[in-house]
Amino acid sequence: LVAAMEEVEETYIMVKPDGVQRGLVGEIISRFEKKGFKLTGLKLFQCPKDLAEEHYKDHKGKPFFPKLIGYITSGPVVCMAWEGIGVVASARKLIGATNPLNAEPGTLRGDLAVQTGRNIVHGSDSPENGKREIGKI
Ligand code: RTP
Ligand code: MG
Repeated sequence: LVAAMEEVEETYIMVKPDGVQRGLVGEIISRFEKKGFKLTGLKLFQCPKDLAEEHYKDHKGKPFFPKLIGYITSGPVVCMAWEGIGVVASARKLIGATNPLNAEPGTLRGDLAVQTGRNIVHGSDSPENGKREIGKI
């Protein structure tokens, strides 16, 4: 278990449209840089509806799914690949809880967001999904 946590991994981080519109890209990148992770890819991207649906396919059928797809496709996103030891779980910690009102101060969502439906940034939830999500972009 300890060995697994010390493996070099890659994760997909995406600044969502509200994060881009609010000018938070630099701050979000800066948190990951300061932590010590390595930026290995970056692209400004208008996500088409079919790719947004594929990205969030685990949530298909849930009541918030149509709103989520509308949100993610509402403007450009910043797609990034980040590399480092334990980066998948660590990035999720730096991002904070899904509902920003439950996210701890010091996390991106805890400091910079209020609504679940406007929670500024995505991070992969497993190394497998990290690889899969990076591969689509
Ligand atoms: P993400 O995938 O975007 O990094 O967020 P997450 O893992 O923290 O949360 P997840 O459960 O995967 O949900 C994906 C995104 O869907 C929106 N959502 N809305 N009840 C709701 O209205 C609701 N629940 C989830 C959020 O934008 C969430 O980040
Ligand atoms: Mg998720």
